[in-house]
Amino acid sequence: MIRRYQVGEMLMDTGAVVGSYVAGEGFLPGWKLVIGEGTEGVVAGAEAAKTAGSVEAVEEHQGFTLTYPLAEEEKIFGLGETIRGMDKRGWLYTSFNVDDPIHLPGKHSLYASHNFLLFVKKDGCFGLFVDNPGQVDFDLGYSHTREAKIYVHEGGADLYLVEEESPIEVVRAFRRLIGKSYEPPRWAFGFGQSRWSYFTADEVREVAVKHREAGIPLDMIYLDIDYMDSYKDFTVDTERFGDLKALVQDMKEMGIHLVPIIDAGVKMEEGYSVYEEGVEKGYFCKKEDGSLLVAAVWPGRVHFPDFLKAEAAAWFGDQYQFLLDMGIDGFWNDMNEPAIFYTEDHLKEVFEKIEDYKGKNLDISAFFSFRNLIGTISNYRGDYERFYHEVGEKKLRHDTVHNLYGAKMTQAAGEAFERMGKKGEVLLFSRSSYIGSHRYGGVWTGDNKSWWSHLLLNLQQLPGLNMCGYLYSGADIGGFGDDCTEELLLRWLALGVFTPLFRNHSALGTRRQEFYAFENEDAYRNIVRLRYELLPYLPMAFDRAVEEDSLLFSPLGFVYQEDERAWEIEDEVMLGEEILLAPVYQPHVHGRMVYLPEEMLYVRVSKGLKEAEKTPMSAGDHYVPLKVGEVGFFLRKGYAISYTEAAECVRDAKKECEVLSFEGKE
Ligand code: MIG
Repeated sequence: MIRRYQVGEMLMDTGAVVGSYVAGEGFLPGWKLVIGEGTEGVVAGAEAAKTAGSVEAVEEHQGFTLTYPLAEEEKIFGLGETIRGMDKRGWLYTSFNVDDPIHLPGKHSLYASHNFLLFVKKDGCFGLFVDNPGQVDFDLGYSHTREAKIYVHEGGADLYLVEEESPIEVVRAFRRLIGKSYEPPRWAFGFGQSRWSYFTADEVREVAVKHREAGIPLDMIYLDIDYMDSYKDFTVDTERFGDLKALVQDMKEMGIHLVPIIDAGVKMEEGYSVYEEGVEKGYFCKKEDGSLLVAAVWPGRVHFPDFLKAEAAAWFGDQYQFLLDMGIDGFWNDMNEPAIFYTEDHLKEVFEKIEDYKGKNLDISAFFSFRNLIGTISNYRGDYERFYHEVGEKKLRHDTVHNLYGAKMTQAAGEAFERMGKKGEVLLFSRSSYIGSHRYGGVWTGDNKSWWSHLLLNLQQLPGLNMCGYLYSGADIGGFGDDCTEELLLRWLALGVFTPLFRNHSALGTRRQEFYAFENEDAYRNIVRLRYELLPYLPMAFDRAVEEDSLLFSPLGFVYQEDERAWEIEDEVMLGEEILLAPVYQPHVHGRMVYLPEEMLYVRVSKGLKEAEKTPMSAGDHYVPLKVGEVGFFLRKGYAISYTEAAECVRDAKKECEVLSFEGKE
């Protein structure tokens, strides 16, 4: 059962919700509402109901808080793409999308805002979705260990209470509310190799040939920003890429899809048609005085398309045609928080301030503000407060609807593909997102690092993302920033082999991360081939999660509800109904401790599934051996999965399957 409670009036329809609900009576049971930032006007229960329903309750630039007492043992899941563990309790999370490549545990925000929480305690559970496109803070037992406090900074919000018998039923009801998750074409379940950047057509061909020669399957090669002419969206640098159409064709013949990046900002340049048309038709974001916002990203000065304005979104979506015409059928949308290196306006302010400091005696506070000055020019809050979106008749200040920008870019592309009759044929995923965009594309989790802790983070982010509808998701395997080691890459691949988006990506200036940058080619081949052996299973489990609005990856407690230990496990995850995953995420070890809630079959793969070592293991704690380069997983008792022979690409996958099953000891 889903009930909606309104607090004030939404600034705009975010598009997150498509399913049905009933109007809640009174106010959110058990929650206390406080209008305004301070403590004035505390209202609860019936009183809150009066306030909650009225439009006047939340005036412009006024926020409200919701508080809820937490039981001692209560756990909180959800929140989609965030840092820290699966149980979100004990930290302050801020929904305000940001391009921050340093995902340390001390951070509060990442690229996405997925405002769905799932509270679980001994005598019940419920879900809560806070639909508000601006900043929302979730203080989940951080300020006060026994209290959850949600602070909606501005505008009204629709609150959806999801009440069902079990956590998984809450998830399913919520997912029905937000609509079916995006399903990519089949080949997107293959392996993808990426790098910022492959700078020339020859480099791309080299990646393809090296994989084929080594017998390592490959379905995708990603093109980062350097395929473009001067970082202009929907252009190609023909000097370095020649005839892109021909390259796409050659790659297709090898069973490989090229997947170019698309950035949110459109370069300001005379003669560049996307820029000129956008200006002429009024499709870019404007400031209060009607002039266009001038920001800077890769190409230097850019304008931001107003993805929240219907005509502008449709127009931007149509631009993808340029690449589709070349045979391209996959995209990744980037920098759509939107990331801002600087704006003209703020740059001016900063230069003026620098002048102020000249010749002054810089005391402690002046010194620090001087030193930080340049650092603050990027993703500056004040910049998000000086441009607007045209939504129907309304002009909405960007910061109040900030979290929708990336989602609407994804939606613009997804809807364009639908108009073109290509639904289901185009791979699409985005860096920034807000619930709702899960119907149009997947997500990757942005600029992680080649750190062991980020391998664990990858695992821990999966269930939350799934709860919020993002099934086609994954991290940059091996880590994006910093230098990777062979050991880390192989361990990370042994988790990535099970995630729908299976992509090795790394940043400019870091150590190369393709398999041929390292020594153990056999291990790499073993892991990637296992992915292709599992092709009869993985996409099937994915489709089932889409159809049933269920989780592809779930915390153990969701499956073994009565098992208290299972609820505490933060470094294992259930995959589909059949499998338990417990990847190694530490260096220099030859295995790890694994908790099994029931008897399972340990499958240890070092050279194909057929030859895998299969060992039944009883419920309980085990030290489970797993060497670097091997992949291990646990098959549940009474379950079976199908597998096949590995092919070099998804297109060539064999139809004949074999079955791996485990009946248990009795
Ligand atoms: O500021 O296009 O997350 O995957 O390689 C960096 C270059 C911009 C960020 C993306 C990353 C991509 C990179 N981009």
